[in-house]
Amino acid sequence: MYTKIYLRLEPLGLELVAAAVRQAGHQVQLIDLQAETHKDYVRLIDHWQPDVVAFSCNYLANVPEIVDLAKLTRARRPDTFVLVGGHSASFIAQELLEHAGGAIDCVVKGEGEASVLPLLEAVEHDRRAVATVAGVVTLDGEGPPARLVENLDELMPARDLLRHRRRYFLGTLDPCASIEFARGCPWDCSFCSAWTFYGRSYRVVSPERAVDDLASIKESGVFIVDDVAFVQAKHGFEIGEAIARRGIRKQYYLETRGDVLLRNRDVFKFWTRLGLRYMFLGLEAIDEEGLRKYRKRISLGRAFEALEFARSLGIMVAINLIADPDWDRERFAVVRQWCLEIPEIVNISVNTPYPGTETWHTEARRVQTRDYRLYDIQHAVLPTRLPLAEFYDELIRTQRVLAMKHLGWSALRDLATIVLGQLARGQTNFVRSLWKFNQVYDPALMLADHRRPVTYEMKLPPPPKATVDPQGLYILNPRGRSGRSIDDATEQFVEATRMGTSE
Ligand code: B12
Ligand code: SF4
Repeated sequence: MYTKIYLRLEPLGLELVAAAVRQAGHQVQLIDLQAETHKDYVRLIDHWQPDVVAFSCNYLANVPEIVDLAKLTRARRPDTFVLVGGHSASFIAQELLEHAGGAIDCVVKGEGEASVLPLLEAVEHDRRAVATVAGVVTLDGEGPPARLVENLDELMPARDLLRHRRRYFLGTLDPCASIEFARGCPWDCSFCSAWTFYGRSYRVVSPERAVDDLASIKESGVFIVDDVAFVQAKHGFEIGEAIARRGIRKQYYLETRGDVLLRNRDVFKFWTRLGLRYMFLGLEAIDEEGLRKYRKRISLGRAFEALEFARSLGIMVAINLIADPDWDRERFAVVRQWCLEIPEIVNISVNTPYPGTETWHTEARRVQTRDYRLYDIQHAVLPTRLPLAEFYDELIRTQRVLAMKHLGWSALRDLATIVLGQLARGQTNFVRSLWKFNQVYDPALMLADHRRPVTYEMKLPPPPKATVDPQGLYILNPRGRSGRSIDDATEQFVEATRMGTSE
C-alpha cells in the first residue's frame, strides 16, 4: 500500500546478485514486478527461455505472489531451475518450499552475492550438489550456514539491467536511485529483523567505491538504504568529502536513529551542504512506555531533541510511529493531535510480529490471520481492542489527517516549482501520488482484504516465551565485536543505547 503512494525504489539486492552472476559470464536479465506486470514476466520467460529463474523475496507479504509465479514458471518451463532468495525468504525457507510443492527448487538464505555462483555451478554440473551449497535449503536438505560477503567493495549493482529506471521515486525525489554505504545494524530492537539477518554485523563500503557508485548514478535523487545512516561519523565524513571533491550534486534521503543524529551532528550538518533533504527517524512511540516496549533505549526527551536538531538543519523529517492493535479511540486521538502540532511527515505502521524477530517468539497475543498478504505493517494481524472495522476507521482517519499535511492541492501549491521541473523532465510519479491516498487507504478495502480466500497459510509462531535466545534467530553467524566496523567509542555507544541480551 505504502509503495502505491509514497515511493517506489529499485531492487538493489537483486541488482547485486545479478552483477555477481553477470561477472561470472552468465547472461542475465532483471524484471522488477513493482514496475512491470505478470504479463511482462510471462512474455520474458517465454521469449528468452532462461535456464534459471531467481526471485527476490524481501517482503513476507509477497510470498503468495512468488509461490504462484514459481508454479507458473514450472508449468511453462519444466526444466528451468527456480530459486528464491532475500530477507523474508531466509527466515521461512522450509515453509516456502512446502507451499511451492516442488515448483521452487531451493531457497538461498543470506546474502545472494556470496552463494549464487557456487549454486549455479551445482545447477549446471551436478544438481545433487545443490543441497550442499552454503546457505541453500532444498526439500531434501540444507547446506552449511550462509556465508558473509567479505568485501562489500567487490561488486557494483547492475543498475543498467533495470528497464524502467524512471519509475523509481521517493516523495519529491523523482526520479530516485538507491545506494548502499553500509550493511547491517549493531543494535537489536525487538520488532526488527535487520540485525538477526546480518548477525549483528556492520560492514562498510569504502569511500572510494561509494563515490564511484554514486558517480555512475544518473538520477538526481538518491535513497541511502542503510538501516542506520552514519553510525560512524568518520565514515560519513570520508564519503562526504570524496563527494565534494568529485563535485557530485544530488539530493539525498536517509534513515537513522535519533541518538545517532545527536551524537554525530556535524556529519549530518555537512551532508545538508551536499544535498541531504529528507530523513526518516524511527521514533516508534511518543511515550516512554511505548519506547521501552520496542526496546528503543532513547528517551523521549532525546528523541524530541533529535527532531529539533533535524529541523534546525532545514531537513524534512519523516517519523515512524507504531500503532498497536490494542489502541483505543482516545489513543488514536492523542496521536492525531500530537502529529498535527508538528511540521514533520508522520508515518503510522501497525505493530506486526515477523518471523526472524524477537517479538515473533515473545508476543503473547495470538496472530489472527495466517494470510501472508496482511503482514505488511499496514493491516492488523494481532487482536484489536476495538472491533476491527473501528480500528481501521481510526487508523485510516489518523493516516489521512497526517497524509493530507503533505498531499493534495496544498502540497502542489507549496511544491509548485519542484513539480513543474519534474513535469518538464517528463517525471510524473510524485505529482500522481498526491491524489492517490483515498484510492489506496480505505477502511472497507482493508476489511475486505481480511476476507480474501487464503491459498498459502503461514506457519504459526511457536508458543510464546518470555525471552528468546538470539542465537536461534540469526541467518548469518554473528562474529561478535570483530564483525562490526566501528571504533570502540561507537561500540560503547551502541552498548549503552541497546537493551539486548545477545553476545
Ligand atoms: C530499502 C528498504 C526498503 C525500500 C525497498 C526498496 C526495494 N525495492 O527493495 C522501501 C523503502 C520501498 C521499503 C519498503 C518497505 N519495507 Co523495507 N527495507 C528496506 C531495508 C532498509 C534495506 C533493504 C536493502 O535494499 N538492502 C540492501 C540490499 C543490498 O540488500 P537486500 O535487498 O536485503 O538483498 C540482499 C539479500 O536479501 C539477498 N537477496 C535479495 N534478493 C535476492 C534474490 C536472490 C535470488 C538471492 C539469491 C538473494 C537475494 O542478497 C542481497 C544482496 O546481499 C530493509 C532492512 C534490511 N536491512 O534488510 C527493510 C525491510 C526489508 N523492509 C521491511 C518492511 C516492513 C517494509 C515495508 C512493509 C514498510 C512499509 N512502510 O510499508 C515496505 C514494503 C515494501 C514492499 N515492496 O512491499 C522489513 C521487512 C519485513 C518483512 N519481513 O517482510 C525490513 C527487513 C525492515 C525491518 N527492519 O524490519 N523497504
Ligand atoms: S536500530 Fe533497531 S529498528 Fe533500526 S535497523 Fe537497527 S535493530 Fe532495526
